[in-house]
Amino acid sequence: MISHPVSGRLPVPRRAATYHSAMTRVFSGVQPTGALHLGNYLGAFRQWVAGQRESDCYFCVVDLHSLTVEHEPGELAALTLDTAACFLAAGLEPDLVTLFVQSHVHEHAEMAWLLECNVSFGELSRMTQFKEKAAGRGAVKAGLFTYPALMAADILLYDTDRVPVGDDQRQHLELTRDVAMRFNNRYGETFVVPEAAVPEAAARVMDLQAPTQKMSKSEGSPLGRIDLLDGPEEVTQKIRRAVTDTDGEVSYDPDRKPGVSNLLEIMSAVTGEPVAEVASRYQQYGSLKADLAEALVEMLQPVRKRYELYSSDPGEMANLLEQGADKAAAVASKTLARAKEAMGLLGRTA
Ligand code: ATP
Ligand code: LTN
Repeated sequence: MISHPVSGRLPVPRRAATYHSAMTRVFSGVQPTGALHLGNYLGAFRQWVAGQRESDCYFCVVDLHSLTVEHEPGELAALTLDTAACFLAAGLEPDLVTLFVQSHVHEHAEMAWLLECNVSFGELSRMTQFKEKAAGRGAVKAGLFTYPALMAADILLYDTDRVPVGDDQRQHLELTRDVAMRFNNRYGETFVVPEAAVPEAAARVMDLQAPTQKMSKSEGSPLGRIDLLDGPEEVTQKIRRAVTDTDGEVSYDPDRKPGVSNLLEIMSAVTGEPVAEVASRYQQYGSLKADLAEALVEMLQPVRKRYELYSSDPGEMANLLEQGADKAAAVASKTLARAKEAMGLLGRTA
């Protein structure tokens, strides 16, 4: 065996940090845990759609992640297809992006194990999403704890440059970067170190009924969440009933006035106006709510239309996801092989 002349260890191959074409590589994912909502749309989907022409995009329904909390086996497959249909409904074009299902590409689970062996118990213990989701649960699944390693695997497998996500995912992205850099230092250049892309406005849309908590698919009341597929009446009702406060003054102050500030921020994200300007246009909650409901109905109308189109043909959707998985696997298998070799695992000869 040839060992390193100084350290006595085997030589580690050094590689350049570019593994794909000049186009920026984008990766992001959503769990099939329920109906998609306005937070997913403003925090994630809108950025995905905006970048789909100039970047090489991989978008994934991360079904393995959804197993980390209690789920209904009889509903998961349909929910997975439905989540993919919502990607297209949000405006992604099937000819421009690669859409696939995480469990169709086995490299994700395998890479997750390699990364679990490069992340510490202490780091995982500090993740706020873990602490929040574990709180109050009797039996916390080990997968909920190691979730960030699987997420890092998703991202690093595709030599990703940019990860468009909502604000709640910043900490996971930081961990992904740390793990990638640590791995590269220890085993030689293997991974591209990705960056988070978080939108300026509405990076964290809050629950309309409990505005100190984020709007979520799996937590909170249905009234606190605007679903992507809500019709005009539901949208108007939910905005009208959104919690504000009793002082009646329209101003942006998330700490003192979380309810109104949330509405102002949503309005700012929808219209593209700075939040201070939106706030200065209104004297009363009623008129702000009426205009916001109207703006949301208009924004969501084409989404509902496209959803009808794509969800009417689950066979076609399944075909698209098959093709996506083939394309994704071709990239993922190369990165996984690189990581295994770098860690010193014995390769197969045939
Ligand atoms: P769950 O309730 O099951 O945890 P979720 O609603 O938080 O689900 P995810 O599938 O975890 O949704 O997230 C998908 C994407 O949507 C991520 O990029 C996430 O940052 C973003 N996102 C989720 N909720 C919000 C929100 N309230 N505001 C802005 N972005 C959000
Ligand atoms: N943890 C993310 C979902 C997710 C993800 C990813 C997002 C899993 N893997 C990779 C971006 C990139 C969440 O939103 N809860």
